[in-house]
Amino acid sequence: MTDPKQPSPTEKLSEVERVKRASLGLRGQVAEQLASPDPFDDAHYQLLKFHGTYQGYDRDSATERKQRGEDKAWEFMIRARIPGGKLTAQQYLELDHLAVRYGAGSLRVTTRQTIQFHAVVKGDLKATIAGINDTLLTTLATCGDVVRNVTTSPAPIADAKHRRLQDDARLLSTELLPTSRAYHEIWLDEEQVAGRTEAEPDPLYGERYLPRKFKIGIATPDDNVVDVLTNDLGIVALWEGDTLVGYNLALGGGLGMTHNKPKTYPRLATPLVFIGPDDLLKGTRAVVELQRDHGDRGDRRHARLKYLVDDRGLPWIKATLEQYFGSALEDARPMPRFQIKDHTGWHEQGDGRFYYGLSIPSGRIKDRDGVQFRTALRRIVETFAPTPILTPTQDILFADLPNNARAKLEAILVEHGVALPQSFTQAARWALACPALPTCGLALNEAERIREPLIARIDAALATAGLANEKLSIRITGCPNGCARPYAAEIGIVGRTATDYALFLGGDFEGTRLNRRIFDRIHLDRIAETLAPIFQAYAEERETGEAFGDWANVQTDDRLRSLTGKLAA
Ligand code: SRM
Ligand code: SF4
Repeated sequence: MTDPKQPSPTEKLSEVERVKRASLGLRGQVAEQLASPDPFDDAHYQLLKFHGTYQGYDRDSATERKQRGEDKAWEFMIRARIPGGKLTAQQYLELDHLAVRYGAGSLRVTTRQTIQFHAVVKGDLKATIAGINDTLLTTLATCGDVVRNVTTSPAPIADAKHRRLQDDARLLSTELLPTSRAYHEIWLDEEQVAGRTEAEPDPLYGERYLPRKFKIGIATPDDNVVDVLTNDLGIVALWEGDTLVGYNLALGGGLGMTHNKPKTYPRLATPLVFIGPDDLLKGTRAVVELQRDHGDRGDRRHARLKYLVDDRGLPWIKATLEQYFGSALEDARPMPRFQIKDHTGWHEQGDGRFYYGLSIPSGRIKDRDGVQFRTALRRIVETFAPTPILTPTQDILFADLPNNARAKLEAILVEHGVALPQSFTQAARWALACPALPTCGLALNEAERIREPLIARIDAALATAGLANEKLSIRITGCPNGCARPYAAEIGIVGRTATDYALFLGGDFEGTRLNRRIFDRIHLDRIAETLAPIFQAYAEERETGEAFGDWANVQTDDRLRSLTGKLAA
């Protein structure tokens, strides 16, 4: 019988597939090229991702440097693996220390509950990755064609449900790591096997790993803060009281697309099958194996599970999944309507202790512009030794606090100029933005750096329409890849050109419906004024309790455009 992890002689393969196979279990020449002062070559740029780092350059200075005849300012982004976003106080302090030493004093909370370091120079790459490992975290498989960091509800409620969600995220994240020791040899000085000609066997990933990145999120219907349906595999845990009934597996979520390429598109995962409480790892493996063996390895733009699901259809996917699982699978069970919980501010954990959720605009923890964000967070962790938990909304929760921590903790924030959650408008509190320029090599336009002024202008437009402090989700990205999940928001603002953004409307706050492109190109300076008459009409026409996204969803594209005086996208 042929091994499905091996390519068939007729299979068309992308260049990255060749790089993976030739890498001897992700080794390639990473160690040799690391020792050279030159940047990594293209093949190793790809391999490095599996080790958790991206080689890029400072895009702000690139043009000037070129004019001066200088090379780009090469630098690295490093991403840690933090299942469910949960750290210990000691780990947080050590990550903070590494950020100061190697990462320009910045920690960036991501939309998948991890920390990214930016601006690490090549000479510090190994020390930073080793330092992250010293904290008992890893960067292995945080990028690349593997199962990524597993996300889940961050709420540290002391009950069976929340403990189980965290345990499940850790279980899947750990069990689905690649088995190659390359990472340990290159970054942690583990002794190498002399004269190695074959990679160590990896029963899940083989030599070729997966066709593309693979994302898993775990939610419960009463807290979908992870946007579970945007994952390749969205797992919804179903409970009756304190008893876990089982899990619905939703397949084929993913948001990346390319402007003007309709064959690429965002998709929400389809709830397909139900598995029992003891089958989580087995069921998850079956889905990963299905994508491993049948995903498109010829065209990376068509390689995510979502395209396989649409190309083959749900009956084929279910029947094939049953083969990997080894028995018939029950259809997904009905689920209640999803909700999203606001974890900012003070909350009781249920064990006499409290957690405090702090909004971090764009997840950027850094001292700048008179706000000593990083220093304040460090002081809080040093003072109270809480359990820090990163959220999929780029925020942080400090758990396990005594009630008497309140005044002192808030005083530390105020003293360092950090805004308390209650000072944010709802729009600002829920807004997400990806890093985009200057660190992201794919950015067409700004996101993180324009988030605050843009949200302020949108807030002003809301206020003019009588909607001050309306709760709605706004997500901004510098390109259509969708890193801040803009297509699952009520308002998605997506980098289109160096000056313009596409505007998407009509998603829902709970992340169960995609929005749609209403305007293809709007100048940054005109986004708020474009939204203003739409807000006005919503304020006049909405039914009691009707959310902005739900109202926009039932308007036609032409109606929404004509409100702004524009008749075309
Ligand atoms: Fe992402 C690529 C940042 C969550 C879809 N993403 C990138 C890269 C690595 C750019 C690159 O490939 O050169 C970005 C690094 C920028 C920088 O300067 O740091 C990047 N993605 C991020 C983060 C940091 C955004 C954030 O604001 O936090 C998130 C890190 C998550 C993590 O900790 O692992 C991040 N990316 C997402 C999400 C949201 C999610 O998973 O919940 C998505 C949409 C869901 C999805 O996967 O479809 C997402 N990122 C992409 C894509 C499009 C994938 C596709 O199928 O087409 C790319 C580009 C690619 O893979 O080719 C991408
Ligand atoms: Fe970069 Fe685009 Fe992702 Fe933003 S959405 S981080 S610009 S890849």
